[in-house]
Amino acid sequence: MIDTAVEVALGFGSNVGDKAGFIAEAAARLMSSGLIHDLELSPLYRTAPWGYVDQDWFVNACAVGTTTLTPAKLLQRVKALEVDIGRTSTLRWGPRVIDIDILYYGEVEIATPELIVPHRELLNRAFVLVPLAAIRPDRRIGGVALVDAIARLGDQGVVALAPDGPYRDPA
Ligand code: PH2
Ligand code: MG
Ligand code: MG
Repeated sequence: MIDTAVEVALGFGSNVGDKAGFIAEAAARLMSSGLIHDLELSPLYRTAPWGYVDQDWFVNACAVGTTTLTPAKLLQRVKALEVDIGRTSTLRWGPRVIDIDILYYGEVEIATPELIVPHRELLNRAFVLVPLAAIRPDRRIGGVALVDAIARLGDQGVVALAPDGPYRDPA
C-alpha cells in the first residue's frame, strides 16, 4: 500500500469467446475487489490482431482509475484476475480470453524483468493508444502526446464498436 492514490491506466484485450463480456467483467472486478477506484472505461474497439496475425480479431479497451497498491502488488493482483476470468493461454501474442496490461502508473518509470511502465509498446500500438486517448486526450507519455503518437501510426485496423453490438460473436 502507498499513502496517496496514484492514477493508473490499464489496457484490456480479448479475442476468444465473449470478448466484450470479458472486458466488462475485468473492469467490474477491478472495482469490486478494490484494486482500482473511480475506474473510467473507454469505448470498446474492434482491432486487427497485431504481432501474430493468424488469429481472431480482438476487442480492446482501456481504463483509467486510481490505486493505492504498489506497482508490483497491482501487477500480481491483475495477473491473478486474468486467471480468475479464465485466461489459460501462455502463447506469446496468441489468443487470450483476457489480457490486462498496466500502461502507466502515475509518472513512475519502472523497468524490471516482471514489469515495464510506461508499457514498452504503448506509443506504437493503435489498439492501446486509440482507447486511451479517448479517455485521456491530453495525456503525454515520455513527452509525446497520445494524439500525436496516433497520428504518426498508419492504419492499424482499429474501429470503434457501437455500444449495443455488432461486436458480439454469433453464438
Ligand atoms: N495483444 C497482444 C498481441 N496482439 N492485437 C490486438 N489487436 N490487440 C491486442 O490486445 C493484442 C494483439 C499481446 O498482448
Ligand atoms: Mg499482458
Ligand atoms: Mg498485452
